[in-house]
Amino acid sequence: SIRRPRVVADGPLNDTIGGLLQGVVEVLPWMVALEGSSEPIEGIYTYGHPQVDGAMMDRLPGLKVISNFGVGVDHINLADASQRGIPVGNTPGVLEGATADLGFGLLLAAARRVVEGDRYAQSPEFTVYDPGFMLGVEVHGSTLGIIGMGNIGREVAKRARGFEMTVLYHNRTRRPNVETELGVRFASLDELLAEADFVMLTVPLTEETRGMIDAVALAKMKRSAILVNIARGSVVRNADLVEALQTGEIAAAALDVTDPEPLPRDHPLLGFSNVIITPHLGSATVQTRRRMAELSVTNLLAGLRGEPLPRAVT
Ligand code: 8YV
Repeated sequence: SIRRPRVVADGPLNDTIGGLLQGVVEVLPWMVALEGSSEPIEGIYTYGHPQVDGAMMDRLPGLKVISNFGVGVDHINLADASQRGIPVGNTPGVLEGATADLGFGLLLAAARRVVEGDRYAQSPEFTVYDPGFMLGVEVHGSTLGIIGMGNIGREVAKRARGFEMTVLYHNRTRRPNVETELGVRFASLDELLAEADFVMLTVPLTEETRGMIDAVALAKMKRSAILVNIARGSVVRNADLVEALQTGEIAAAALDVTDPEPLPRDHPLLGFSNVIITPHLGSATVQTRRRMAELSVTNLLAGLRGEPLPRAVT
C-alpha cells in the first residue's frame, strides 16, 4: 500500500474536513509542528491562530504546502514561505457573503441596540413598556464608511446600498469599477472617518493596517459614530478604543474580532452596554464552512501532489 502523506493540523478537524482527509493523508497533531519531526511532513493545515513562520517550516523537512482554512493569512510569514518555495493556499471567493452578512448584522444590532434590548426584555427589570426607552439611530439613509474595499468590503457595500445608505470607502488603491457598479465614493481615511455614521473594517491585517484605528483615528470619528470590526482585532488599538468609549468619543462598537481572542475575563473592553462582541463568527455558516473546508482541502491536496494551488496567496 502507498504511504499517505503526513500533514500537521491545528485545532480539531470538523467532520467535513475530517471526512475529506480520511484515508487520503495522515493527520498529525500541531505539537509536531512545534517540536519538529525527522519524518517527512509534507503539509501544514491551519485554522488561522498559531503562527507559521520560517523556523516552523525549517523544522518540517519535505514541507510542500501550507493550506489555510480562511482568507486572512496574517499569521503566516509569507516571505518565509516564498523564500523556501512553499505555496500558501487560502479560501477567497467562498466566504465574503457570509462575512458581510455578519458585519451588517452587527451594524444593525449596534444601531438598534438589539443585544441590550434582548438582555433587558429577558430581565425582570422590564415591567412596563416606555416609548422613550432604548432609542437607537437609523441605519437607512445614513452614511457608511468601509475601510478596505476587497471582496468582503464589496459585499458589505452591496448590502448597504439596499439600505439606501451613502457609501464611502477607503482603500490603498481606488476601485473605479466598484465605484461605477455599486455607486460608492472613494474618500481619504480622514474624510471617511469624519463623515461616516458607521465605520466598518474589512482590511487584512498587515504592517500597514495594524493599529490603524488608534486614538487619533477615533477622535476624527463623529461622537455618534459606531465602529464595526469584522477584520482582525489588531487593526484597532484596544486601549484607545476603551478610552474612546469611556469618554464618549464614539457611540458604540460591534466587534467580531478582538485581540486577543478570546479576551481575558477582566479585559476593559468587556462590560460596556454599548459594545457587542461575537466570537469570530464572520464565516460561520453551515454552507460557507463547508465550502471553506472543500477549498482548503483541495489546496492542500494539490500542493501535496506538487501541483499549483487552485487558490494561492500571492
Ligand atoms: C477564520 C477568517 O479564518 O477567513 C478568515 O480570515 O477570519 C475566518 O474565516 C475561520 O473562521 C477559521 O478560523
